[in-house]
Amino acid sequence: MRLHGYWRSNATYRVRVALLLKGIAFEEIEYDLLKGHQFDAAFLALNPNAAVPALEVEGRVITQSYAILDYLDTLPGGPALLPSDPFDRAEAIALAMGTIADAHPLIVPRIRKRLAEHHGADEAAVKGWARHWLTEGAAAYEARLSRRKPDPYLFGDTVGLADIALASHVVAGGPFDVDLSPFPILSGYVERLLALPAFAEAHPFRRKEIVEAG
Ligand SMILES: N[C@@H](CCC(=O)N[C@@H](CS)C(=O)NCC(=O)O)C(=O)O
Repeated sequence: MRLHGYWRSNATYRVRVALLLKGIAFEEIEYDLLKGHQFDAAFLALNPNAAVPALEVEGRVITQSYAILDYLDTLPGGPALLPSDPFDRAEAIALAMGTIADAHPLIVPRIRKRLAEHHGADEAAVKGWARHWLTEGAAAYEARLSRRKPDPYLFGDTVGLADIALASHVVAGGPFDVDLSPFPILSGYVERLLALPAFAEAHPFRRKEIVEAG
């Protein structure tokens, strides 16, 4: 499989974790989103939405991190990313959407660029905007986690979509100086997740090291 992504990309991080958890071999192709490489004709042929990740599998292309994880979950091997119980499954998807559908879309490069170029936001204002939405999302996760205590993970003995999404939410907050001290359950849990091999190996900083090493 070929993962078209960007080392900093939060949505690509989610897919990288899932591929590693599932033990699937993949190569990764980098697009510098801050330089506009998502608008290159060759990439638009893969994803007309001009966003990473895009996963190429046997000549076909899947976009959207949630759709990609859903696809990967149909393949044999590795832990199930979604619980089998219908209510748990719905809850896991809802938890994941807190970041995938709600918070993360508000802070992606195209939004930050639009704020800066068309709404007079300077660098501090753009950073504050991203910090605001990620903090709101973190507060909601803290409340949800106080009701559903990970044992040892959110939906049982193995990590899955909800854990990946939570970790990606916290990782996204790094560059925007999100203060996690009001959210001890979330930060403690994600610290534990980030120490797991797939999460650590997929981490944007680790990916950056690999890209820079060539
Ligand atoms: N909902 C999509 C998000 C895709 C997305 O917006 N990706 C960002 C990087 S994390 C991107 O490529 N942005 C390009 C841009 O904003 O110009 C997913 O979960 O895959």
